[in-house]
Amino acid sequence: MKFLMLGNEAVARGAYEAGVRFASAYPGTPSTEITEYISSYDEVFSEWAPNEKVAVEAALGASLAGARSMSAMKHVGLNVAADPLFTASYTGVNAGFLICVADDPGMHSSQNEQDSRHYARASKTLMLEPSDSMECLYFTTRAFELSETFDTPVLLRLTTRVSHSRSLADQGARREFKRAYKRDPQKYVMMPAMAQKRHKFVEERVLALKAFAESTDLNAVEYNDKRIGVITSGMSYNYAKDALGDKASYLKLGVVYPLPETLITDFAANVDECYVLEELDPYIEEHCRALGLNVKGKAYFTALGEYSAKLIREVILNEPPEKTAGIPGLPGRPPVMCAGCPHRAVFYALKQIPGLIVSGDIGCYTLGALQPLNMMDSCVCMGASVSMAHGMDKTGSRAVAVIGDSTFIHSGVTGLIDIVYNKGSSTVIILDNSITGMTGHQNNPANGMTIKGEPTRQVDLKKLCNAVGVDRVFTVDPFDLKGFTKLVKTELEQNEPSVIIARRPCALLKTVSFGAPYVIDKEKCVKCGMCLKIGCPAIFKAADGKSAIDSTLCAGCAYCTNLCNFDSIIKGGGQA
Ligand SMILES: Cc1ncc(C[n+]2csc(CCOP(=O)(O)OP(=O)(O)O)c2C)c(N)n1
Repeated sequence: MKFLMLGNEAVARGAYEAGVRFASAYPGTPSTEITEYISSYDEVFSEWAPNEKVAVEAALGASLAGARSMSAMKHVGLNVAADPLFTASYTGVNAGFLICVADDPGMHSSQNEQDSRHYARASKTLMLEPSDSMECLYFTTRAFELSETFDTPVLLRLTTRVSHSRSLADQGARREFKRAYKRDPQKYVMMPAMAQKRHKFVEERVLALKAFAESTDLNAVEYNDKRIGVITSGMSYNYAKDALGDKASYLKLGVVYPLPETLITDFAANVDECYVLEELDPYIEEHCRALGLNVKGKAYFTALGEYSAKLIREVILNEPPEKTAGIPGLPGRPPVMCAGCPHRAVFYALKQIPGLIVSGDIGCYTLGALQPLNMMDSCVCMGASVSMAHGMDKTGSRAVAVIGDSTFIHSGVTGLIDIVYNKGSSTVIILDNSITGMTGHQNNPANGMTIKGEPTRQVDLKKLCNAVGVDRVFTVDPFDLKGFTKLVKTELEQNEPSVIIARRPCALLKTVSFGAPYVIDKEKCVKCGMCLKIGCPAIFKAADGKSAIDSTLCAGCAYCTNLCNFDSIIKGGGQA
């Protein structure tokens, strides 16, 4: 039966139907919902791991033990999990093992735009790329069989638009699957003598996969008008079909590694002009060029951002470009910390310390880099705030690191160990809002709840920092502006490392309720604009030049009352 499903939901359904028994992941947009949907199936053990490397290793362990298993992550997550991926390619699998990786062309919610297809080629593992929810489900079920047939981890590459759009998908029944564990050190203990033999296997497997790619139904040729040919995959196929319809012929690649050389060469020979339509890198294009084919790719289509049917019509059909950017009449909505967000208070306090360098990290708190707070100097990748602050500290610049609770567990704690072990004296501020906020409220080891919302043993951040050798660990409420600022200043003066745990729950958690919204007493407001300096979306400058508070947005947190020297911000009478 057909259901309208999100791409990520369809991947989860496909995995469920394939009899998956183990799923481990770390959240990351646009991949997060895959594991969230999987967690709704009781037959599957699902978990949030502390990071992607752990998730992939856990899933590989389950595969070796005989359970079909999987992991899902965003593109940069695969950088973290690259170490196990490359050697899992050598060990191969026992039961089917799937790694879903979701790229983010256009960087809707990412710090870079990397193209994960290179990972398949570099690790020599099969990579499939669906273009809609139907294929998300079907390709996922196939991925497990192929993983077992070819003894390889399988990568399923998604992009934001495939993961996050809805289309029809055929649901079927679950088929249970179990293999016995078979001890095989020659295959699973990757030390040089064994790995050398497995490398030979990997090279042979690439040849077998190439032969498979030539004949599989996952790749499809569609001949229409042969004057224009399009080689494409994933969401770009939908854009091309929308733009060109039957004015073009298509080679739609469902297998993006290894690429089917004969299929590609034959297709190119059968059309007059051959375009390669692929977002991000010229991955397929370069392969075509290596085959000696004269295809049209990045010379016509950008390597930046997302494509669209409009773009394809403009380039291939010479349609005039549309003049308007975005949807006319819609106001811009720059990202902003929510009303009541505890992170705002941390950055406002840091702003009171002149000349301070803030080594930033990835999470909701990265918004502290934007106006009016403008209090972040760097942000590179998860965990980098701590290690980069150490590098700054050791070379003569005093910096604080700011890092969220989930990010600290993911990869910040290793940086802290670096600081302690190498006699650093950095101050690390952990913004503990009791949730993984940025990706939509996932539980994590520091909030003591599992993916299913069940209580579990909570990582005690203070004890963890003490255990790695930090003696000066403080847990404080960032809403105490004076106390918090004073503590940061004191810790900056110390010649030893310190950790300040700024603890206050995310304002969007169900458990958080502040009470009635605040209002401005217009009689008392002197238009000084101090309350506007924290960038709260509820506070704005009214037509009379005085401040005003939007009662529909105000969370009632009262942080702004810290800033008003004229007592003009007062509690309103309404209900929050
Ligand atoms: C390697 C990697 N994995 C996942 C992500 C996606 N991601 C960005 S920030 C973040 C965690 C944010 O949680 P936390 O540190 O608790 O901060 P909060 O957003 O709650 O303020 C995640 C999962 C990423 N950017 N990089």
